[in-house]
Amino acid sequence: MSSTPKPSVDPDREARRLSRRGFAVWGTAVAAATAAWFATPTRDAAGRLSGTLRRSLWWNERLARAGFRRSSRSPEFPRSAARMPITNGMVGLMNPIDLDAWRLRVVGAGGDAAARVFTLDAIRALPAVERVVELICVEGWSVPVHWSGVRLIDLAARTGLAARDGRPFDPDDPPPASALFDYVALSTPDRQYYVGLDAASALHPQTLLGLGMDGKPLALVNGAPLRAVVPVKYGFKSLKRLGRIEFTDRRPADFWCEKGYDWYAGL
Ligand SMILES: Nc1nc2c(c(=O)[nH]1)N[C@H]1C(S)=C(S)[C@@H](COP(=O)(O)O)O[C@H]1N2
Ligand SMILES: [Mo]
Repeated sequence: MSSTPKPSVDPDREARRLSRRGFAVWGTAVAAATAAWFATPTRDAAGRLSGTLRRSLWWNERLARAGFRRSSRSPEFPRSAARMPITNGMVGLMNPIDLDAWRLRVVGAGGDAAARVFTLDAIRALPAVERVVELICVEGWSVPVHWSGVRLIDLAARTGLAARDGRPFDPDDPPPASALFDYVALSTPDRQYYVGLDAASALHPQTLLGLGMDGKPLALVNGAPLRAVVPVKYGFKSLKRLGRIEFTDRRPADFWCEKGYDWYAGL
């Protein structure tokens, strides 16, 4: 004859105790999440997006930045897969440009007073790279493009302009993020088009200063003489007709972000 073992605790009392504890834990978590939500900055695209959407974008960016690694790569394609993209976006390309007088101005440690100026030949003197990566436009098309150019990190490292102390560093073994400026601002010579990048994306090994497309020098409509190529971001960050680069700790303004797009725009 077996007797039912006596429970060591009274199940009803235990259930009540657990649900009280559950309520305390979940209640605290919900309150903390709510507080975090309403404390979330909504600085970007002020007035254009709802507070809810801006808060979601802020949290998306936090998660994406936490997961972003130098070693994460945008997919690369064989040369045979490359095509010419749809020419898209002419903001900042409407003023006449004298290609012989063109210079790239780079501002970093020391500010504007210590800005460095580069000719196209000085850019071409950096190690040449070619890549076939996708240009992905938020308007709903994407195409693998064959780019030639130089890595932005090679310019940033050799000049030291990306480092807070202004010291040059090894592009293949960069110092920790805390030694570098947080952001990079890019703009056209007339400053009509401008984009902001987080430093990790700007100094990512796939991010280029593009000199050519499809094996030929860039056409004016594609950003001659020099453009940004940022494969880890949507196409609107790949600024054409680069005139100025600034390494900064202030989050830069971004043309499309002011019209309501996500500032981070990571892929
Ligand atoms: N100066 C400038 N750069 C720009 C734009 C622009 O309007 N002005 N448009 C962007 C957008 S939205 C895309 S998708 C790509 C398109 O590059 P492509 O015209 O070479 O195909 O350029 C980006 N760079
Ligand atoms: Mo785009």
